[in-house]
Amino acid sequence: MPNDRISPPPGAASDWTIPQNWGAFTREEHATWDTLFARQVSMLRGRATPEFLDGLDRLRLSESGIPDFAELSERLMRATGWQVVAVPGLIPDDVFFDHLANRRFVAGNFIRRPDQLDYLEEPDVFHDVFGHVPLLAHPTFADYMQAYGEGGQRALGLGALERLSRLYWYTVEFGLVRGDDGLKLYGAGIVSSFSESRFALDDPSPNRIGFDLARVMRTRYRIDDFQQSYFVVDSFEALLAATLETDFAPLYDALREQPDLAPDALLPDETVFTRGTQHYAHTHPRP
Ligand code: HBI
Ligand code: FE
Repeated sequence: MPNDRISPPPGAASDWTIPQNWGAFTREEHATWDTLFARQVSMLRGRATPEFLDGLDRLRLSESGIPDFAELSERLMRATGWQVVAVPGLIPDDVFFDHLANRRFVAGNFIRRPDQLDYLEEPDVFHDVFGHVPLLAHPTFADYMQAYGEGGQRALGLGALERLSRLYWYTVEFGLVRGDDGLKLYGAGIVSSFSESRFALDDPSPNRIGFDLARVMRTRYRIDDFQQSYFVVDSFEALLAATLETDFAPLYDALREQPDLAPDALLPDETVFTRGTQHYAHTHPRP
């Protein structure tokens, strides 16, 4: 994360927000949103958790073009008291956590180029809004995100940012949830990705493991390719309860005594939904 940049760029406020300047998006940029949206929605029916698909409908994200954050925030505010604010790109961790703790979700103010539909270096408006915002209309998930922001602020003070980042990674970005008829997707990094929304659910390569808070916080992750393990929560209620009932400071201390786990590790006594072949990782080694 860009901790070396301590002050916001020119034109940004002290909390790193910028005007969305919705009127400045070109027709081509709106068309890119529509292309990405159509491709994901048809992929996600039956794959994403119903709460995610409900959020898309309730927030009317299927309307054509890049959403206007003012209108989107109005609908989201009525649902759960959250807002969406624009930022130029990645922002410092402490600023990011402060926004979440105050129920403001930060979203990139740019969209990927038409020749880069599957390529992302920094989160753009499609990842941030399509991927993250639908579940913010769900009261329990909305509370989880606020709790995460508050936990992030405390983790910074305890020198435990990396541990907490793993929780975010394996839930908010790449989480799976048990549905009535099998596993479902909810992580924003999965549901906003055409290829990973198939891979995470259908491919025999990755492990799919029952969520355990301490276990997840010991597990390293890959930022450059599909995950080697996905963690499955029973429900958003169980996920929120696990974070609210855990006293993180002593847990961070206890975890310092234990070795980190590789992204493909499996432990003897954990719930394993799918033991992955890891064929994908083995044929796509790290650069
Ligand atoms: N900035 N824009 C943006 N989006 C993020 O998801 C983000 C960030 N800055 C820091 C950050 N995430 C991390 O602190 C978390 O992913 C842990
Ligand atoms: Fe994200």
